[in-house]
Amino acid sequence: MSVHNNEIVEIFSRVADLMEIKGENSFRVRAYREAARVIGDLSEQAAQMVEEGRDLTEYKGIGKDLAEKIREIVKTGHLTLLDSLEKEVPPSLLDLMKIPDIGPKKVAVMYRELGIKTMEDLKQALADGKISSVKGFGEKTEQKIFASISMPKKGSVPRMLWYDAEPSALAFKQYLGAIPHVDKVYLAGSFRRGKETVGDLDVLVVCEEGYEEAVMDAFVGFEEVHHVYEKGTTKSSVLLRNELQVDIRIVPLASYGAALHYFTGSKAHNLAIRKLAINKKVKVNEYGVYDGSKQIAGKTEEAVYAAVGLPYIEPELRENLGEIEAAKAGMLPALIERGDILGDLHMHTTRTDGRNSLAEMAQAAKALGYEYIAITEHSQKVSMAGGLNEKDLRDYMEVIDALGEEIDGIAVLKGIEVDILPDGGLDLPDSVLKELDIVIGSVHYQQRFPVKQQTNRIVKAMDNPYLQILGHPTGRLLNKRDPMDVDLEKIIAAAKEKNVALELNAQPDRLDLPHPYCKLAADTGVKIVVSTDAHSTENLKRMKNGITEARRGWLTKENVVNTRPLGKMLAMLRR
Ligand code: DGT
Ligand code: CA
Ligand code: CA
Ligand code: ZN
Repeated sequence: MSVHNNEIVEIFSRVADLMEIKGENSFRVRAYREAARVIGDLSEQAAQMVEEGRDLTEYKGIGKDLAEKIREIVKTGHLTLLDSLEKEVPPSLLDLMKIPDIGPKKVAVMYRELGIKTMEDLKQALADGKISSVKGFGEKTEQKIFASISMPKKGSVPRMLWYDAEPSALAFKQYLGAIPHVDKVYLAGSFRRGKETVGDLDVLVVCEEGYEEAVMDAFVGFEEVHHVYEKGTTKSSVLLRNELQVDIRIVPLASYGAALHYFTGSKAHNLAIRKLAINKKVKVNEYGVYDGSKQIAGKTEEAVYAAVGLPYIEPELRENLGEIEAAKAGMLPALIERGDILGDLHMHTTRTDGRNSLAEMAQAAKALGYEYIAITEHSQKVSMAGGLNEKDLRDYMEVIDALGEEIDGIAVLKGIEVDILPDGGLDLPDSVLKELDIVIGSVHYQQRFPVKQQTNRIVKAMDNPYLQILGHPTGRLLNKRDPMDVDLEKIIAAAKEKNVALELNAQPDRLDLPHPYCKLAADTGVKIVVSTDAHSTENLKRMKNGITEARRGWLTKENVVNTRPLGKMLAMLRR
């Protein structure tokens, strides 16, 4: 995979920080910061430009030397300069910079004069009262550092799963909506785009003129607010108790649509829209679309898009991954919706590691309005979860059949999530697999094979004629485990050839198949199954999260197998 602009930004920022700590020429430090900003704002990938042999110095702020550095990063994935800086300056000093009121200069002084390298060293020095004696610090600074040492610096909190952010986002929205004189509240940013994780929550509020300050007072007074980073009349920023950072902006009604568009992002989408506007000789910003000084749109998002000649684009698509070109061509997909789903094909019960019984799962699925479900326990190899061997599975198939007879209004299918073994074989014999309605194959062990071996293993598993669905294809666990090193393009091609469907696993920390590959699969003609992998009745509701990822992957109802009624669904899977 090629180097993304964000990685270049990250490397240059680190270089600037480390140089500053080292006390290098401030002119050089500034050059790296400026270059990081320029790369962050690019509407195209620097890696692409390098590949095409284009001259990066065409951008202001990128000189010959920096262009060469970018080329090095693109070609090698790292920067020798950074490697050597990291050897000279203890990297733990960068953690100290995350403390509010401590920048690189202060870190450098504390390091040089007191030998402070880590947070522990700093706490000790504070306890010993040594900080105030350092040149340029004083009592006040010491107190400030002491007060904020427990508070993460703005922007330094880890990204939160969308799923974990949702309850406080909704509670916050409700709280704001109930404040007197507030007319509208909207959750924008990556949260609205349905991104898997959010850096912070961006909230927009429209209120009656003259009440801005009162609204801001109420905002920072929310009981979940743990720390206020900044408070102004139109913009404030806080940290909630659950570590979610929130930016709030009060915007005028006449600019509401433009502000919603701008703060929904993504930044890459916004920059591309701005470019389009320039071609049309109009200007777009967070206040509206302007022809000269005249506002020609701004009240609604639809009007903003219309002013640049586009139909409305759904927030999930706004990543500048082709949506603007598709909109121009009238080729935007009719995105799948939660209501299109007629059944769930991946779930566990108390027979292995689920928390609810077979009957409870079936009743809960029925209550969701589903027409069918598949019970897909683990196979024997997954012993930690009490996976089933052939005999256990045959016994359970009888239990499932018996329940099917008993329960009306929902079909309960017999399935398995069979483990894909290291050599690409399956963990249960064909003789039992062929008697099942639904066979999902998943990798659970040896996820760190080199890319070729991992890819071959999975492609080989798809050679088994009974495997219908490849479960959680990358194995990623957001914020916890990287995806497997696997060539998804090859896997998608093989899935097409062998008529295997790919799962989009809806668990909020999986969302696996990731959205760019959903799009590739759909373009290739590979079908997707969106399923929850539920381990409880409550988990069945996570279908919603899978649908969001599906929408981010441009999927329509057509692309997804479990939008079909039972008979058609089964006919669509390989047999
Ligand atoms: P996050 O918070 O990292 O999950 O991602 P976002 O997309 O929510 O980013 P955030 O919170 O920094 O900013 C919210 C939106 O504001 C972003 O999606 C687009 C817009 N925005 C922020 N900075 C810029 C900028 O420098 N240029 C443009 N055109 N838009 C920006
Ligand atoms: Ca955000
Ligand atoms: Ca933000
Ligand atoms: Zn699994």
